[in-house]
Amino acid sequence: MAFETIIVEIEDHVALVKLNRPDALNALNQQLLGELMQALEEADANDKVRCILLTGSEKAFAAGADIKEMSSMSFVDVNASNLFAAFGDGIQRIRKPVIAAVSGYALGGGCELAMACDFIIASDTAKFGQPEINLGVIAGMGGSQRLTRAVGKSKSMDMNLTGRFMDAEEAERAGLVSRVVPAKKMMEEAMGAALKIVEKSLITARTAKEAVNRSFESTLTEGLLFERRVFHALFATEDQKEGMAAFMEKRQAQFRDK
Ligand code: CO8
Repeated sequence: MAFETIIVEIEDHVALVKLNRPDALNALNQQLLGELMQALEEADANDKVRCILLTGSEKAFAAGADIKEMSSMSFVDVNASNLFAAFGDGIQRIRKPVIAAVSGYALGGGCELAMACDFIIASDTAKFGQPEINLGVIAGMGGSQRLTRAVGKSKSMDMNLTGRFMDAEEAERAGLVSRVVPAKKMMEEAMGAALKIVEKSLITARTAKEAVNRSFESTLTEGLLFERRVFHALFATEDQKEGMAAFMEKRQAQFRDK
């Protein structure tokens, strides 16, 4: 199916998914969320893809859920939106690594979408915020939960209660983003990170993602046990043998996802 609100390109085993509603600063309407979920699921199932890179435009990653579409929704309509619920639950069900490359506004649902990805690389123009309080609502796709885990209670309360935006530098200091780069270099940097991941064994990359995500859902003891068990399990793969042999033979590993 041809998408109307996103652009998908696959190159060098990276699926580049670009949000594309420039007139609305990539506001997340139901069509875009549906197309995005489909694109992510297709990329996850596509053997040619080993990493997914999600981005927006220079001005906006996404300025939130589409307020114009949402304004007339009833309780029943919002409650019925499987798409809001699916993205709110996170995109962990996409098992391949997903990087968010954020330039400009990442507000409300846009900030929540970026946080649902595995990590965020930001341009120095990025602005993060949960300004839903200005609209008489609150964050609904993870902004009161994931943001709090990322930056702590005080900053999360500040952002959720005042609606103020956090710039890229503050976001990096607070641990919301993994790297900040000049706007012009952002895609190069994000693609570089994706290409690094593409070189790894996909089994191992998926397992690393699962283990880090598990840390949000469990006690330290449970998380450590999970980590240890999946570490043991990786010794059943050919890629573990190859990775360690390549180290000893001082050569690049050739992983085969087996
Ligand atoms: N929805 C719809 N349209 C939008 C949105 C949006 N979120 N953001 C911007 N636009 C549109 C504008 O209406 C405008 O269109 P038009 O020219 O037709 O009027 C166009 O994009 C350009 O926007 P601006 O002229 O406002 O651009 P500025 O550079 O002046 O301002 C801002 C940029 C600061 C980003 C400003 O547009 C803004 O404040 N946008 C709204 C930000 C916001 O409040 N986001 C939160 C939305 S609510 C939400 O995300 C809830 C998610 C959880 C849902 C889960 C439910 C279960």
